Amino acid sequence: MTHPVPPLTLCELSDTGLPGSPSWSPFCLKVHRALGHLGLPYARRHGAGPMAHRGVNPAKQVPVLLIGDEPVADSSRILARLDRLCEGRLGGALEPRARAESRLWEELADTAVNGFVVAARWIDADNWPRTRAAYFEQMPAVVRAIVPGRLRARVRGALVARDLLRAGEAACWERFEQLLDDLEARAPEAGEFWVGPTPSFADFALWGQLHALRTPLTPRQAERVAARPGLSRYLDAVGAA
Ligand SMILES: N[C@@H](CCC(=O)N[C@@H](CS)C(=O)NCC(=O)O)C(=O)O
Repeated sequence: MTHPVPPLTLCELSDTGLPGSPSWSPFCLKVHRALGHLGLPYARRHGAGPMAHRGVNPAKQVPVLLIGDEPVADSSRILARLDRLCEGRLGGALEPRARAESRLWEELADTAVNGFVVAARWIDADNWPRTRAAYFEQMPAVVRAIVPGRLRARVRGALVARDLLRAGEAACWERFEQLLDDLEARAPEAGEFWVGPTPSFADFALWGQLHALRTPLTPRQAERVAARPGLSRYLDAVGAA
C-alpha cells in the first residue's frame, strides 16, 4: 500500500450473531467482505435503523463507511474508494473490459438479485414472521404491533414498482429459479472468481446478496441456493477469500 489508510468505521445495523454473516443487510455484508479481503481493520458503529446514522447518510440508508472523518455512503461508492486506497485490489487493476464486466455484475447483484432478497424476507409468508422478529425485536411491543405490517405493505408496493411482483408471487419465484440456474451455469471454475483469478467488485456484491439468502430467515431460498453446487462452492470461496 502506497499511502496509509485512515481509520475506518462502518456505520451499519445490528449484528446477526451468526458466524460468517455479521449483518442482515446484503449491502453491509458486501462491504464487510471487501474489508475482510483487503485485511483492513475497522470499527463498527451499530444503529437500530438507518436513521441512527443521520448526519452521515444522505440517502437514509446503510452502509456508510467513515474514512477518517469523511462519510462515504453507498456500497458501490465505498468499494470504489477502498479500491483507490488499495492500489486497485478490489478490481480497479483489472484490464478495462474485465473491470467494466465486474462493475456490471455488481450492478446486477445490487439491483436484480437484491429484489429477491427483499421479496424472500418481506413477502414470502413463511419467512415474514422470522424477518419481523429479527428486524423489529427492539421496538416497544405497541409499536411492533403496527409498524412492521405498514412497512411490509410499503415494501410490497416498491417490489411491484420494481417489476418483481407485478405478475404475482409465483412468477417472482419462477424468475428466481431461472436466475439461480443462470448463475449456476455462469459460476467460475474452482480456484477462479467471477471475472478473474482474484475477487473483485462482482464477487463482493454477488456474495452479499446470495449469502444473505443463506441465513435462517429464508430457509426455502437457502435450500434453492444450496441445490446449485457450483454456485454454493463459489460463495464459500468468496466468503473465505
Ligand atoms: N444502493 C445502496 C443500497 C443500500 C440499502 O438499500 N440499504 C438498506 C439496508 S440493506 C437500507 O438502508 N434500507 C433502508 C431504506 O432504504 O429506507 C448501497 O449499495 O449501499
